[in-house]
Amino acid sequence: MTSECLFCRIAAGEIPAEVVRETPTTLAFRDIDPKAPSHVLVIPRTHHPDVAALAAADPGLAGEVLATAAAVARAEGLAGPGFRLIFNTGAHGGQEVPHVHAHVLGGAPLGPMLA
Ligand code: IU
Repeated sequence: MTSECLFCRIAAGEIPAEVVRETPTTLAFRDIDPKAPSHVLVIPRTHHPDVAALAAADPGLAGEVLATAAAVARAEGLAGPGFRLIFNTGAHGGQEVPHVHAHVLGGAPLGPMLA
């Protein structure tokens, strides 16, 4: 937990969020500015700056983030039609919040990502 980290503060319950799934090690909540009909962020409760740092420090926890993302997709009804899972990483990756988070996006055809 770092007191300046927005997502650490959400994980600690200090800042409200619309939580859709919780596990002992992960938290899933709706993105405040959704980019698709269903847009959920999945974070580990502990602070890791990005997915590369998380995978290096704790690959088991990285797997738990993926498992929670898959469970969210099922619960949101996205597993059948499909969904997009994104980890923006670092400045060139467009990452704005430096606490690793998976974006689960779906609910409509999203089109080719790199068109
Ligand atoms: P990014 O991958 O770091 O660019 O994504 C950050 C996301 O966090 C972005 O989609 C924001 O809309 C979202 N977000 C949020 O859900 N709640 C907040 O208080 C803030 C950002 I600041």
